[in-house]
Amino acid sequence: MRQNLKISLVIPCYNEEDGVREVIGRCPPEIDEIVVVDNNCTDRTAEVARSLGAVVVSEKTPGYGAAYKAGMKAATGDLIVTLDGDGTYPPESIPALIDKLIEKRWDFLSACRFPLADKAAMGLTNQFGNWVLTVTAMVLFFTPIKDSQSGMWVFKRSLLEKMRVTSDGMPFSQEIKLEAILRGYRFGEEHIAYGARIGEVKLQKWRDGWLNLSFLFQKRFGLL
Ligand SMILES: Nc1nc2c(ncn2[C@@H]2O[C@H](COP(=O)(O)OP(=O)(O)OP(=O)(O)O)[C@@H](O)[C@H]2O)c(=O)[nH]1
Ligand SMILES: [Mg+2]
Repeated sequence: MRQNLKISLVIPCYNEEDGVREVIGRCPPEIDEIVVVDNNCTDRTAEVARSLGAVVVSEKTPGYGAAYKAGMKAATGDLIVTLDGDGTYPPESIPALIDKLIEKRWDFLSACRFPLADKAAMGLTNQFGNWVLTVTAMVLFFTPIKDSQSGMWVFKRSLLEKMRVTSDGMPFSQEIKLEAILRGYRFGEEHIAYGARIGEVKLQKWRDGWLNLSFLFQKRFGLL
C-alpha cells in the first residue's frame, strides 16, 4: 500500500529469468501484488517469479502488448505500475513516483529516461530512434512528450475501462500514453535513472522502430 492505495506491479517477460530475479528482489515493500507475464518463455522465468512470490500469468499470443493486456487484466490494485523484466527501470523509485502522481493529481505518470543517467545504458541508434518516435508523436498529436517509448508507468487501474489500447506488439507503449492524453486524462512525466539491461536483447531495433513509426501514422489517421 502507498497513499492508502493497493499497488500492482505488472512485468512482461520473454525469457528474463535473470532479469526478473533482480527486479523482484529490488521491489519495495509498498507493492502489494506482482504479476509476471510469461510470454512463451523457454527458460525458468515463471519458476523464478513464482518462487519469489509473484502471480504468474501465461500469455501465448507473442508480443509486448499482448503480454501487457493479459497482465493488466489479472491485476487487482488501485494503481498499476509497470516496468521491464530486464533490470533497466528502477523498482526503488516506485514509491516516489506514486507520491508524485498523487501530489500532482495526475491520472497517468510515465517515467522519463532522458537525459540518460547512465550514457552506456542505451546505444546511439536506440537513442536516435527514441528521439525520432517521440518528435513524430509530438507533431502528429500536438502534444508535449519527452519519452514516448518509456516502459515504466504508474496509472489508475480505472483508466483501463475507457482507454482503447489495441497493439499486441511494441507500439503498445506509445499507444497507452497517447490514449491517456487523447482521452483527456491528466498526464505527466517524471525522470528516472535508466540502467543497462540484464540478459539478451529482445528488441529488433530496425523492425520494431519501423513498426512503431508506421503505427503512429495509422493511429493519427484513424486506420487502426
Ligand atoms: N521484445 C519483446 N519483449 C517482450 C515480449 N514479450 C514480453 N516481453 C518483455 O517486454 C519487456 C520489454 O522488452 P525489451 O526487449 O526489454 O525492449 P526494450 O526495453 O525496448 O529493449 P532493450 O531492453 O534495450 O532490449 C521485457 O521485459 C521483455 O521480456 C515480446 O514478444 N517481445
Ligand atoms: Mg527493456
